[in-house]
Amino acid sequence: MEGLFKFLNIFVLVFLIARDLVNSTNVQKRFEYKYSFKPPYLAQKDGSVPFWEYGGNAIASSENVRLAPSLRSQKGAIWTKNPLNFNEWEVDIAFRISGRGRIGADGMAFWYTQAKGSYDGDVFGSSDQWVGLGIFFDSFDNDNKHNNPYIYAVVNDGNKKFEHHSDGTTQQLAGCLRDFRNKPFPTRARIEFHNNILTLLFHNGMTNNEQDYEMCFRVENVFLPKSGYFGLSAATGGLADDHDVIHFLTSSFGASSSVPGQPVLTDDQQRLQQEYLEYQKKLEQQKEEYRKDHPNEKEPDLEDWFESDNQRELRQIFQGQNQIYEVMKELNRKLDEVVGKQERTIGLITQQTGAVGSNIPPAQGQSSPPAQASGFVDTIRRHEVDAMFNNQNQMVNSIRELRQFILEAKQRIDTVINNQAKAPTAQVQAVGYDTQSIINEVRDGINHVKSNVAQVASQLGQGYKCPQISCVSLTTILFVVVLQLAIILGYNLYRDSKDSQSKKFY
Ligand SMILES: [Ca+2]
Ligand SMILES: [Ca+2]
Repeated sequence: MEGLFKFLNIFVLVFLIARDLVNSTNVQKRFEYKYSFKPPYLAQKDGSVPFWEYGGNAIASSENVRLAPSLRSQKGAIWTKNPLNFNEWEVDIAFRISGRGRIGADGMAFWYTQAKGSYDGDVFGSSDQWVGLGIFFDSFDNDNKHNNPYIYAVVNDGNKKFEHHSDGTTQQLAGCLRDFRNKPFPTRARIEFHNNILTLLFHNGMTNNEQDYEMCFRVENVFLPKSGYFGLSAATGGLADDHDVIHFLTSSFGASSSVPGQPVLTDDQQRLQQEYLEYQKKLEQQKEEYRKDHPNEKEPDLEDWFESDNQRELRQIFQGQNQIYEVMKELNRKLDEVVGKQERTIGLITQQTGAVGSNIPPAQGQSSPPAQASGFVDTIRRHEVDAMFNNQNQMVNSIRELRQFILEAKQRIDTVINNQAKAPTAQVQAVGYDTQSIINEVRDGINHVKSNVAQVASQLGQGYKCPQISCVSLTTILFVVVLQLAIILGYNLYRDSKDSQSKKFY
């Protein structure tokens, strides 16, 4: 099996080399100086360009061909003197279309036509209803679709009139939107017609790098006249650009001068071909042996070893999709991050707003803490915690003291209650008792006085006349009684106040 792989690898390698050799011997690219111009000495001293004819407003110098200058309504063209003697070609044109306006007009055309066009025609400076190919570098947006400058190809059989008003939209074969005005380096177009495939590569003039061409269009099944002329033309209108062509380089594709299909091989090529045939023979032998050794195994199909165009395209699409998917995934992840950060920020802002809001009504004259005033989220500080603890401790001590005091008070109350329990006729009752007894004494005294008075009255009624001058007058008696009562009441009041003082002490 390993041997088979080895031989297959060698076979593929040799096959590729041989194919390239065959291709390179069959197609030959040749520079065609009779259909080209380039600086220096582009134009001769008399102003003529060798192998070319120009007219209209076109001017040729040693450095370039100015097809149309930046003046109003100018038209000019340059055509090869002789028709082409080859059918497949590649043309590289370096040009500058420049003007002071933001918009220019009208543009430049490349021609490959059966007959030479005019030098002052209606289509970018040359003839309408041409037979062959016109590629237009259209600066001015006639149909106002904001799609100019535009590069496009129109193939005409001589019957179509070019539709300027639509910028040839309905007539074009293919095209691309490219800005070719006012570039730092010359813009370039590489037009290739080979195997009935028309390709235009464009260099946007942003660099001076020879390799910076990009595809503008590629069209298959394009049929052009067998013989024809190359031409360039340009026109200006109400607006104007300079249309300068710096070089026009033509190469032809053709079979080599030897008999077609029988390329002349060098010694190396012959040797390689010999080796290729030998390897092929060996491969066949190996395959035969392998089949004999492994009769049950299916022979690997060589077709499976190489992918077809469709398979390759599918694979590329698949890879492209995968890349897009990866990029999307990455973007999604980034978006998630952004959303997360945003949410966190919103949270912080809400918190801060809340904190500031809760601190909005400080008493007037009290300044809010600077951290809050300056919009920071304030956190509790160490010294504040300490102060709080101290306050708490003080409160606990106060409560303890209060508790002791209450206990003390309770003990004293208990003592008082006990005392009361031991002497149920306490001082309150004593006060009442004393008062009662005093009142009783006062009553007895009064009764005694009354009885005396009654006795005196009865003695007076039994014949004893009241002496003229009474020994004790009524006023005196009443005075004595009142004085006695006053002394008793005063004494009682004194004792009461003393008692209440002693209560207060408890
Ligand atoms: Ca136009
Ligand atoms: Ca347009």
